[in-house]
Amino acid sequence: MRATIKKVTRCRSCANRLLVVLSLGKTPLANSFVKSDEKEKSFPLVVCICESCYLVQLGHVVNPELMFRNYLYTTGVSETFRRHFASMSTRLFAELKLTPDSLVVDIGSNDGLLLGSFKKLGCRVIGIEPASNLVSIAEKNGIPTINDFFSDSAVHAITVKYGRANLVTATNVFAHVDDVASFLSSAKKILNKDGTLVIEVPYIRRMIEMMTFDTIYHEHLSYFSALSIVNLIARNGMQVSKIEEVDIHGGSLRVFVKNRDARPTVAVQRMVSREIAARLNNVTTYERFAQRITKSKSNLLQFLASVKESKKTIVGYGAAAKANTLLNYCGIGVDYIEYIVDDNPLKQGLFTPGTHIPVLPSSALFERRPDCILVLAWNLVDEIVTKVRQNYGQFEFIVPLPHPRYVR
Ligand code: JHZ
Repeated sequence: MRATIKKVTRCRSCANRLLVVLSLGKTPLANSFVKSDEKEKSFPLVVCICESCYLVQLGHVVNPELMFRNYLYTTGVSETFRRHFASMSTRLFAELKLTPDSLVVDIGSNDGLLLGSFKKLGCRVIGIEPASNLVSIAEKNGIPTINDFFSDSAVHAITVKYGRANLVTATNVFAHVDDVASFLSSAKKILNKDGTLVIEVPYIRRMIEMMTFDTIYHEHLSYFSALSIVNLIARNGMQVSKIEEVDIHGGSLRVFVKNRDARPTVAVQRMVSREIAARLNNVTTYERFAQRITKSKSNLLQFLASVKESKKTIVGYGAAAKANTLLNYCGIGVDYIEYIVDDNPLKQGLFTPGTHIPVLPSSALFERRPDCILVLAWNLVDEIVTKVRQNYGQFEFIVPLPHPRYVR
């Protein structure tokens, strides 16, 4: 049986030495919402950088069986993601010249939202998802799904029944993978010779600029730049043919990967050069980021304390995974935030890991009329503010990062 946690000293991309750049202490797993006031386990949250290929990565890997077999996060809750996946599928369908006969495989397919869009375009689709609770939802949504992690055995099951894939998508899953070499080797085997792997991952450059350190949690093992991902892919016998920035999850990279014959385009090389100019290949950049995190914490605590002093009540919106890094690292519990509302029924009735703040349906805003709403899912602030104003009337909204402020 695999250990619960393993300490990492060598880079998962190039096996060189890792240097610790920041520590957020010990925190519980970001999606391990609890049923009652039970005490959950905490694990060190330490960020390292590879001094050779500049891949930023966690210093500890928690056994994925603990994090992904029952998963409370569903993509379908947000209109922003519904639109994102709809436009992603139409765009890829046209650009990769897919046809109704094409096979699209989604790794970490969650509730099947992305594949649902490809299905509407006529493609044959199959998902791979380790969380059995999500597989049931996806299957109800008409998306055939293999209940497992992505590996050669999932590839075998798919290729025997459906043939090879024209497109493999991996949105917000590649950063969760420890053994990236096996992942890419399986991806090579499932793609047909002209097939494309499209990866979306949060972009570390934007995380540093926007101080969104809350996106650091045990699920996110790697924090990619173009620089680090292009090298990693090439090292594993594949090629990045294109990278674009997409405005999702606070800024992400969409990386197009080919089995062969593609060389990084001038545009990819330019992006890498821009990152080098922004000093993403310099350890000092990350050490400064670590120092600014400490400042962010005291700014947020001061801001919330002054709101409380003026006798206003504060609640949260969005029991996001990242909210749990922010709350645990800053020590924000029910003394500041009475409850958090979330529209995902899987999270309602539970308590946040570590801080034990109750998660309620958003109708609580109507019943309890708090003064201020701290938007913990800051990446979805426009959608949340519009929805709350339409459904529940006026409140004051606060966004916690990059610095706490009211939203008009
Ligand atoms: P959201 C997820 O992180 C999980 P999270 C994952 N680990 C990952 O890699 C990253 O994304 C990138 C709620 N909400 O999307 C739903 C409402 O209730 O920012 C969610 O609980 N009503 C795979 O969890 C939360 O907010 C609404 O109207 O940090 C948003 O979580 C809207 C818009 C959202 O990701």
